[in-house]
Amino acid sequence: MADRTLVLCKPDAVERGLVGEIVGRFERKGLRLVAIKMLTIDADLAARHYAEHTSKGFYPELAAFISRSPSIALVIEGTEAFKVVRTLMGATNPREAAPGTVRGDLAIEVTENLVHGSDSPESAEREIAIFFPELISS
Ligand code: DAT
Ligand code: MG
Repeated sequence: MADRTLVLCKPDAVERGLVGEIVGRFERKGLRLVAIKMLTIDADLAARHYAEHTSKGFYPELAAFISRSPSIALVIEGTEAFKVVRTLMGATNPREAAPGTVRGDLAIEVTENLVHGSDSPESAEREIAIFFPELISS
């Protein structure tokens, strides 16, 4: 099976009407959509997804942002999918993200950086299980 990764188009992407732009970039690159859903991420889901960040100073702002309106969650497939997605996303801080990347082209603020992508195969497996438990067999 090809590698799979979890992508979120965050609330700012939906609010700004950029979901098609962002998902289109992944599709044009040659990645394939496996699953997609719209959901509002509540406090519990935010804490599970961002478990590594809950003790950090920026977490309250991140949690408020990620829960403020619906997100689009996707499972995306392709060779080294997590790596390819992260490359197309650009650096976490959009002001440092390279032109040509989603964040580099379309965002300015670190919190409102439009998109999430798993940062390793292990993270992808964990995050896909959180957002798409129906895809997990056994
Ligand atoms: P990434 O989303 O690039 O994987 P991350 O996992 O380090 O980055 O952080 C998760 C999100 O938290 C990130 O997309 C935006 C926010 N964030 C990270 N570092 C931050 C900081 N120093 N100040 C404010 N928000 C931050
Ligand atoms: Mg991360």
